[in-house]
Amino acid sequence: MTRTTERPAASPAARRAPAWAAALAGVLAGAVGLAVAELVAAVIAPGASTVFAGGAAVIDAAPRWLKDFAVEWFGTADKAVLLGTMGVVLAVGAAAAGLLELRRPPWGAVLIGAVGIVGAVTAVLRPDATALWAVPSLVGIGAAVLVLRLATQRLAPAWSSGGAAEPARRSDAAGVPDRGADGAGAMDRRGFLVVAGAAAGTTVLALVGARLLSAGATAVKAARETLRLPVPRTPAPSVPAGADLRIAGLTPYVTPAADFYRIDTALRVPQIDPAHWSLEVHGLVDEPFTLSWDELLALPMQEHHVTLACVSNEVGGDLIGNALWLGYPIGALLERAKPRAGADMVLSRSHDGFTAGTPLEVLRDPARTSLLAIGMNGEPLPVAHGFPARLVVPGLYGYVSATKWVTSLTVTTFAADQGYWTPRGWSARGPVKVQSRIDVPRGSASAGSVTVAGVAWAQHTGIGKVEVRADSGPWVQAELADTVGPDTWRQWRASLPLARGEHTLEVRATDANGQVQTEAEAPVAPDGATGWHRISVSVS
Ligand SMILES: Nc1nc2c(c(=O)[nH]1)N[C@H]1C(S)=C(S)[C@@H](COP(=O)(O)O)O[C@H]1N2
Ligand SMILES: [Mo]
Repeated sequence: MTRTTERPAASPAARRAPAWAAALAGVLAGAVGLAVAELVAAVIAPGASTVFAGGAAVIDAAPRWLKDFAVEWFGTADKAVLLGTMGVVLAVGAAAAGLLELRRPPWGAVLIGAVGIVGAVTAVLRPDATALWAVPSLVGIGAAVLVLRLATQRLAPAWSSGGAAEPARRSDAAGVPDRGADGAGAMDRRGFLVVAGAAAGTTVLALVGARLLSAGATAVKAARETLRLPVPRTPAPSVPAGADLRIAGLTPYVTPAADFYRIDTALRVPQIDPAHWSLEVHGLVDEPFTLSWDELLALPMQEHHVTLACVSNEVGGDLIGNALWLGYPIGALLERAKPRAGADMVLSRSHDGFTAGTPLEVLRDPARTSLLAIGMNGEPLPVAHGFPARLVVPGLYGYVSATKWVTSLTVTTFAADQGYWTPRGWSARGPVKVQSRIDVPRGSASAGSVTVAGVAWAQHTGIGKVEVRADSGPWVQAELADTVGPDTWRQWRASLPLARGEHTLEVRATDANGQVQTEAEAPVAPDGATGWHRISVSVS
């Protein structure tokens, strides 16, 4: 047996990596970088894609004559030509980076990093961008440089830069052939092919993933933007001027959609094209039916202000908001399906599987405007708030009523079915509890007559009275702002004489039926927090 564990000495031909291999390493590194950036962008913000933002910036920056030329020569294919041109330029640059990295490391990596940073800055400078938009390009740089270095190290192991100990460690760990006596290693063909293959595979997977994740989002965004909401048959009464006390720091009466709290179990917001949306109404009913988007839009719509609250809202918390909803009464949909005797619950289900169990009598109550809503504050529902359709029920916490991205209503019983949160330790029924919150002052105030203000709510019953007190002194009745009705919160304000020093302020509300908000503290689970909101204020 003459075999040894020694590798045969590298032939001179094997020592020099061909230029095409280095160029290929560069192109693959660039491809991985862009594809990974695309994938990250698809998850955090489709517009933040290095290619998309870069292309948009090129279009914005292109001189008039170039634009005219492009449109004249390429017509509606101008975007494709732009992307193709960008692709060629980037590929040539990436090939150059590969050659550079082989001959003059780390300058190839530096070139790729520089292009990536230009991409990141370009993305952040887009009109609708946030700082987050830099992330796809930065992650892309990381992926590209990793591939570039792994690949070129296999083309010229001896050249691989880094700490003195690093190449040796790599030899052990990654099977890179040992360096020859002259310090030049043989090209590791197999290793290079493995890296190249992995890079190509990663590129394809990342691009497919990005497409799956963002194609829907782009289409849905476009569908939402082009949607024209129907004019309500029953418009909401206009908000009285006195509903907003206009005190600095006091929560506005109507919450802008952008500031509205968001709670859901969706890791990624469901993207539903209204054209493919429908609502199935079935279960214990005589006449089940399916409502299409066009059928829904043709129904007479109502507008109604409702304050939505989360059962997880702590005393003094901000998981609550008030909006103008546009929709069709859920009760009317249920009547059409003709619920059978014995049914007492409607299990609403969302596109992503969330469910809520709502008492049937609440939804059928003609005196309560429960809506299958498509509009919020005059706009189509924001995607994160349930586009294209959600439920809004006055007087119940969101977890038992306010299903977003709703796709079915099943008439059933509390005995037979339960909503998503019920087996997870939350009550099957979730009527909103009377609560109040101090918004002003925040932390400090100046001595004298101090304005104390906030909001109070007892949806569907209404607020009858709000009282505040300082340092457990006598209760002072607050002035109540106007409201459109009992289904929303109400602002309130009072003036308390406060001397210099630390003070404790407390608030308690009484609902329109005379029920006083309890001082007894209860945690949010299983059916909503109780207790008085109490704040400290230092008066100087
Ligand atoms: N599909 C779906 N709908 C949902 C939820 C959810 O997790 N998934 N959470 C509910 C809860 S707990 C609340 S408080 C409200 C919050 O609605 P918002 O995010 O529009 O404020 O949505 C409800 N609807
Ligand atoms: Mo909630």
